[in-house]
Amino acid sequence: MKDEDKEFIVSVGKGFGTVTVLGLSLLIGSYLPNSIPIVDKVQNGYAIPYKIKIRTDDLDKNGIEETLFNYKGEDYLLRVDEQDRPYISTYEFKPAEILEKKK
Ligand SMILES: [Ca+2]
Repeated sequence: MKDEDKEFIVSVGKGFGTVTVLGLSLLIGSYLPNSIPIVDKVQNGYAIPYKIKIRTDDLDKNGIEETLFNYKGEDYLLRVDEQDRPYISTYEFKPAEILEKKK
């Protein structure tokens, strides 16, 4: 077999593999309602989507979960205002206070 033929077969194989992966990604992505696009470049000033994680935790231990937005390993509060518009804010913990029970 000529080298040109081998190169053609390899390039067809790579093309088929790429199309298959893209097709499967689109198919799987269409069934996952909260899928995050895997793109490296977005417009300047915007978060890279795949570096975002959303989880819940009961930070203040009152029995109700808060929604946390994690970007590049740092947690933020993901809250909504009075018009139900989302916004992100930083937070900090206040040191616990120890109160002595009165007898
Ligand atoms: Ca809570």
